[in-house]
Amino acid sequence: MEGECRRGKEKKRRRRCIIFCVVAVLLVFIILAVVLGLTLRGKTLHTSDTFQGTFIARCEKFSGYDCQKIWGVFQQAYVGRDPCNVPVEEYNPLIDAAPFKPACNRMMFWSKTKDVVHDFTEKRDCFGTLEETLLGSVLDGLTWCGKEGSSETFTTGCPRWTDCENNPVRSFWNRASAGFADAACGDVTAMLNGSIPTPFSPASIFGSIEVKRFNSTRVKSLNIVLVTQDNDVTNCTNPSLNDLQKELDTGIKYNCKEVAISQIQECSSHPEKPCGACW
Ligand code: DVN
Repeated sequence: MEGECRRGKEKKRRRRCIIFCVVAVLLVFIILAVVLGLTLRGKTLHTSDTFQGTFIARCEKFSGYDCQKIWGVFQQAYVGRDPCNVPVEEYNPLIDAAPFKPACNRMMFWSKTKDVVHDFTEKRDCFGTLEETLLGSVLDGLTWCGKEGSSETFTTGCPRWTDCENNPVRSFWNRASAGFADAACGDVTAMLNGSIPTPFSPASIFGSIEVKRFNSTRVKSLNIVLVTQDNDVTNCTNPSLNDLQKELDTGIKYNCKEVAISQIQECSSHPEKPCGACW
């Protein structure tokens, strides 16, 4: 009798233990599933909104702007459109929403010198490029496009720069460059590449859009900084620079100076040096 009773108790204890283990394992699975779900949801949300998140985060670095409004105006330029049919004019409302502020004597243009220019303007407060303005900075280095019949912003599968003229990215930079050049005033600076046969190309954005919009009622001079490296191929007598001078509005004074890239980099790494000592 006693033995049966003990066996009965043993069975009950074992059953209780099995039930407890099953419940414990289920609980662990439920907790894991919840944590995983929250993490993935966060990631999925973040991934699909990375572009907008980047745009807004960069915009919010500039005080006094309604970044959500600017985002909305930006999207209207390309969303729902054939990505090869986004003319520059589609971005007019965006330029109006965040107009370029003239920074007389401090505006830097460039062509085929993106890295050295931005290394300099990021480390020194002497000049500002388009990419340091609100509109230039929110989209610098990004790719985007829309599609007919869709309200989405795509960041992959978009036309490349040369695939078609009126793609969303190229039209933006063309329109923004025009707006930035329209705001140019005082002594304007441009960094060109002395390591290529034609530092000034009429087909570049600088040549085809910006130089043409420098207005002598606002721009006093254009100072070319020809960035050179050892035994370089060109200097300030390069014929393409004569073409540049011909493009300039009458009345704008032209200067050109060859400056070694090492000197610019030296200046970039010594913010205590006065701006004027850089070249
Ligand atoms: O003054 C600057 C600045 O204000 C800018 O808005 O326009 C001027 C620079 O444009 P640019 O004169 O045409 O000079 P680049 O160096 O030939 O081209 C500038 C940028 O346009 C390139 O750096 C490319 O951008 P990315 O990819 O480096 O972010 C882009 N670009 C130009 N031609 C391109 C191209 N990207 C791809 N394929 C091409 N053929």
